[in-house]
Amino acid sequence: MRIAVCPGSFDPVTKGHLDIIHRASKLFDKIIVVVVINPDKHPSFSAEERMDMIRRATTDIPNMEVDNFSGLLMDYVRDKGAVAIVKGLRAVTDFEYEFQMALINKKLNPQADTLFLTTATENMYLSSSIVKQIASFGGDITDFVPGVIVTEVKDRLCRSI
Ligand code: COD
Repeated sequence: MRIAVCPGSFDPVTKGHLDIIHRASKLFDKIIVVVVINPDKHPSFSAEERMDMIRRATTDIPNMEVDNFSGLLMDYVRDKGAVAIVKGLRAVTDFEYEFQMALINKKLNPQADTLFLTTATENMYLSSSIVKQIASFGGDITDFVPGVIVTEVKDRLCRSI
């Protein structure tokens, strides 16, 4: 079975993330969407909340699991027997950092490759932080996050940042 890991902060999951997750699920037998916990970051949603939002937004994808992890991503990838990490690329600005990470990760675990999927044009500008900014000012986020989490994100973030 060919397994891929789709890592991210997903704070919260956006339609940009979902597009990458859907496309990755068609390329591999199984994908594991991993909420990576970074102890230096202060997320707006707990790991459990982020996992729950991802699960509710992906009920149509049969071959995926949702998990969380703190540590070196490549240790996780090795433990799960995954052959790839799938990431989304939005613009040239993503490239430098992602390229560096891909090279380091390959060094840490030569058995797995990083696969980049280019963003859909309608999601080029989309990020979790943009969503949080819009929601914090009471703006409409329905175009940017899955319908099942719109109210939860608005309620949490309205005037919180
Ligand atoms: N369109 C397409 N793709 C998108 C979009 C969009 N609109 N928005 C986000 N994405 C992609 C991102 O490019 C990324 O691939 C993924 O979706 C997740 O995005 P985010 O923003 O939720 O998550 P990030 O970028 O904060 O996550 C970074 C990781 C957690 C993956 C990274 O820090 C990591 O691997 N950490 C583990 C520590 C480690 O092993 N480090 C490497 C050795 S130094």
